[in-house]
Amino acid sequence: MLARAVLLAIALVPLAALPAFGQGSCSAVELRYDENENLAQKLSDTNKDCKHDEFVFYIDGKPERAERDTDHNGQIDVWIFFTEDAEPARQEQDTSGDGKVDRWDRDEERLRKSALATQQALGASQ
Ligand SMILES: [Ca+2]
Ligand SMILES: [Ca+2]
Repeated sequence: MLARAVLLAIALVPLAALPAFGQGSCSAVELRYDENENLAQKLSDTNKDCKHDEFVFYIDGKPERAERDTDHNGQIDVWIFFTEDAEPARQEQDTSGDGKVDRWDRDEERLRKSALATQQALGASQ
């Protein structure tokens, strides 16, 4: 019985040890940690071609910025920056594919709501 168990274990090891390349079974998300074991990077493969196309960078475990290759040509074309509260603050985009930012988006809706909420709070307190 013992010999059989050992044989079975040996037979299973190569399967478990093989990285998930090919067969369309690459891991969709890879997490990397800093020396303090805080989350440092999250790499995602959103279109299952076994190439990472979304990268999130963390500082002290909080998202600081993200980079995305939205058209999957291997070149980053969207950069997202986060606030200290881990909210997306602004987005930069390369829409022409030359590697240079040509579009800037700020979350004006969020800013507007925030200003409105402040106004309402002030109004309510009068
Ligand atoms: Ca991909
Ligand atoms: Ca791209």
